[in-house]
Amino acid sequence: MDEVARLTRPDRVHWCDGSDAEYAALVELMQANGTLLALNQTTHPRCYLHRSNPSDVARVEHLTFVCTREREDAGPNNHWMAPAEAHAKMDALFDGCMHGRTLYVVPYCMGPIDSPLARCGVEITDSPYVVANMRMMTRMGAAALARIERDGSFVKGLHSTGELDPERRFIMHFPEELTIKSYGSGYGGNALLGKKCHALRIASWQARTEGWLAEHMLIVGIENPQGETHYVAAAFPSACGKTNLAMLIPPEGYRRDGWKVWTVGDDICWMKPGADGRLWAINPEAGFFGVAPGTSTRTNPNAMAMLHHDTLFTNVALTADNQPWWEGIGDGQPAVDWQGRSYDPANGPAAHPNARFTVRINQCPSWSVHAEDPQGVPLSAIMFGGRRESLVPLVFEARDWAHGVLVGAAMASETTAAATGKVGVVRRDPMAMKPFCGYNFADYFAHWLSFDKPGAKLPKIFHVNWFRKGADGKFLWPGYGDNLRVIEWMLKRVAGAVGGNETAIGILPKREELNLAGLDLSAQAVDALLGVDIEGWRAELTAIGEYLDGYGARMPARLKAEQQRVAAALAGG
Ligand code: GTP
Ligand code: SPV
Ligand code: MN
Repeated sequence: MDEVARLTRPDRVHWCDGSDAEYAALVELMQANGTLLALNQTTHPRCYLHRSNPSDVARVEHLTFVCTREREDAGPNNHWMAPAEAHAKMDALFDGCMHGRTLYVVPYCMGPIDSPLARCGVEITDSPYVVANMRMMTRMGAAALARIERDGSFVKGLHSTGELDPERRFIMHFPEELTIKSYGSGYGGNALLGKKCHALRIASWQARTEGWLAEHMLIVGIENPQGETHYVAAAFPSACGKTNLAMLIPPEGYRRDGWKVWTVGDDICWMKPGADGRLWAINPEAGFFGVAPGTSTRTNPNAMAMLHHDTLFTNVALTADNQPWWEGIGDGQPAVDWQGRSYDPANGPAAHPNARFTVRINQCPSWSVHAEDPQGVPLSAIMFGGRRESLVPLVFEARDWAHGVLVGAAMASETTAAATGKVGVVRRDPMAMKPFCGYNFADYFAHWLSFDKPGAKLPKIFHVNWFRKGADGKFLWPGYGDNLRVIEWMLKRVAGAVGGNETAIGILPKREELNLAGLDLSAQAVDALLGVDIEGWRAELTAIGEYLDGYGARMPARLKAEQQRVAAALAGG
């Protein structure tokens, strides 16, 4: 700490205790300096808006580095810089950068304070906005500090918003030193260091050495009419539906029959084999940093219910009476856009496409009390999925764990506004971890394969695609709450209650096994959603083979054999 203060030279140092009074003081300070605006306190008590610098609205993957001693350990999936060079570069940026500012020391715990799966960190930052967000997103303050003193080890994070100059912006990770240095951005994934930097990039590295997994996954409990709850984890790339699936509301008929959905987490999942051989999962976070656009009472009523109080909004638009507004909200009119200008459609969308809300997880009506269980929840199924307008069917099941690892490794998805860069380009995003795996993907896939050992009772693995489009460019599948129909089929497979349809790419539902009652789907749409285009998949398997080969000899032979097995099955079919 003293070393950091000597380097950054803040005017003041504040140790965060995580109290209500501290939070209230931060909010007051930010209102006074104009970085937080009060929303309509009648309709949205204790809700505020933060407008970020227009050049600082998303993760910056091209400026994010994994700095291992050996370049190969970071892998071709990461930008790499030698640790000494990276430290020198960052320390030059940090030199005196907190002059005139307050340095906040933020002790935090990722996961329930008393969980053996939880891990702690300390983020040092000069941004009150970051502190306020960390308080909602993590267990921050005195209890975390006490655990850090007990554990002895913690992840060290140093952050400054700097000048918000994109030319002077870097997010650096030193997994061998359990250290993060982030400069020049105030945006979520770049600045809330407990989230992607710690809980995914550093934690994935730790998890590999300690025998667990740190994943970009939601965790949801599905309670059937018999009152049994099965937990499912799902990896979808950024802005591809995790938050929505984590808190979905069952369709009308399902609700009547007694189906319920319980939210454990919406973005990150840490999981480890238990004594019983099953995978047990915790949500390391304590809040949601969710995508606002597209959220409405139709698509996500649970989210809408929790966003009416004690919420921080970032880069949303405002109505004339100061309520938050975004595209797809389905109600009201924008008066002021996300940059604070009077709304003019000529300037583009009113809310930034990556506008976000920050809110504590227990404000969600579907929040599960088991999210606090120190041992976690046991997983029955894992889903991988992406945005694919063509080829990829609504759902298929991997024949076994190794095939499931291939299905995850082969994931591809259209890019979204969650990261800067072009939107809508299909890219490989293995297990939705392309931007987040803190080490070589070849080693990561080997680590995944290693969980398949005697005594293991691993979850079944599925692949889903809610984003298939018809010739008219519209989504074929209604999505959102109706995704429960697909999960119901998966859980029937887990229970051995349905046989499915064996194909070269995996097991698909027989049409009569999927409950489509009450949906307005043409026979053509169902054919597309549940069909396997053999020609298209042959080309896909060739592309997957080339992708795996890009990792050279480090790629596990087991995974390449699996790719060859599927390719051969397609050639035969
Ligand atoms: P990150 O927080 O970036 O990791 O994203 P996420 O995976 O949690 O994404 P989120 O659930 O916030 O969804 C992002 C966008 O996808 C929103 O605009 C949603 O409205 C849309 N979306 C979510 N689920 C579905 C679905 O089932 N079908 C369709 N068509 N769109 C969906
Ligand atoms: C994502 O981009 O996957 C997010 C938002 O969940 S951020 O925390 O900014 O990474
Ligand atoms: Mn995410």
